[in-house]
Amino acid sequence: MKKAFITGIDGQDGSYLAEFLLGKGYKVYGMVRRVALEDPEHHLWRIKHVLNKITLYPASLESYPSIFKIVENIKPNECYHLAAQSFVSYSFEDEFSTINTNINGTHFVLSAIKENAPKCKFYFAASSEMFGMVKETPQTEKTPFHPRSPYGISKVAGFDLTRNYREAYNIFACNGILFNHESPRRGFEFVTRKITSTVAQIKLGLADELKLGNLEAKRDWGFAGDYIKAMWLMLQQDKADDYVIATNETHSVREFVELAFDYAGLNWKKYVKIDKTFYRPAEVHLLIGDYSKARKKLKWAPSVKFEELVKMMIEADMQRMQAITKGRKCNH
Ligand code: G4F
Repeated sequence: MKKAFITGIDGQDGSYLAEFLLGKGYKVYGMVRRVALEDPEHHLWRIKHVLNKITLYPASLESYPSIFKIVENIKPNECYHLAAQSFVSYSFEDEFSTINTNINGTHFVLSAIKENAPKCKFYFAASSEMFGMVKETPQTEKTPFHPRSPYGISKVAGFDLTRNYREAYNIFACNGILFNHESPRRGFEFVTRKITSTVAQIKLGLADELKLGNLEAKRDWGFAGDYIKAMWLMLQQDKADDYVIATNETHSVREFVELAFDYAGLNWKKYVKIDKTFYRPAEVHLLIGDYSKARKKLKWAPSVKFEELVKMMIEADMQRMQAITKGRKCNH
């Protein structure tokens, strides 16, 4: 039985990936922060339904010994390194911890693999945020990087570390340059989920406004459930390589807002307020990915279109909010 080790297994991507790998017959191991094991209700809600099928280890991206011991113990066949401080906005508030955690964390995982399981195939969650001030449109694997945030800078370093371990130590190490990917499991701080969860609250009379920053930013938004399949496919190839994973479509935050309010039968102009505190010191204005290489080599393509994604997220948040309000009424 193949053994897969996932860092960040309790996040959006980690949860979909864990389900997917269990379905393929893998033995799945995950690394989470100790606080998550102490308070599973809040931290492990995305993987609640598979907790009895996976093995979790507490560790920290800031501690090499903690990661070393896990890899030494499991000796995985595949490692998916997804854990990171992944909220771009927060990376401006605490540049130092984002840069330290993200770069050192990746370095620690790579080094632990080199020392304990050099045949293990390694996937690094790189990001379209690395393109930043884009040098060409659409962006491909050959587009030069120009990151615009401490988070983007940390991902460029992680990308380079991954490539260097491939070239210097012959580790099967791949970079997935994933463009924005969303789902009903997305964290509430990211713009898509902030929009869909607030629209659901407005619809049920639990909120009366939605405060947002830059509505003109454009992103290539796909469905997380599709993107984790690409991660796995990368590690099934004969040769390690780097791939752009995207939809090749771009939409503005404004379009997302309009569609989300439309699905709920509401006029967005009545509720959306622009709040400058949500603007970033340096914005990434336009992202759109050309995934031709993944289509050709991995035979991968996205299955969920932008409109379906917005609908899926709105419907899930409406159901969730309705269940919460019903529960509240029952409790009283
Ligand atoms: O949803 P976001 O916070 O995602 P962002 O910054 O594009 O980063 C996401 O995608 C990256 C891949 O490109 C990942 F690497 C990263 O980890 C993360 O998953 O913001 C999207 C856009 C930005 O342009 C932001 O300025 O939405 C704009 N925005 C406008 N108002 C807002 C808001 N973003 C947030 N989070 N909150 C707002 O109120």
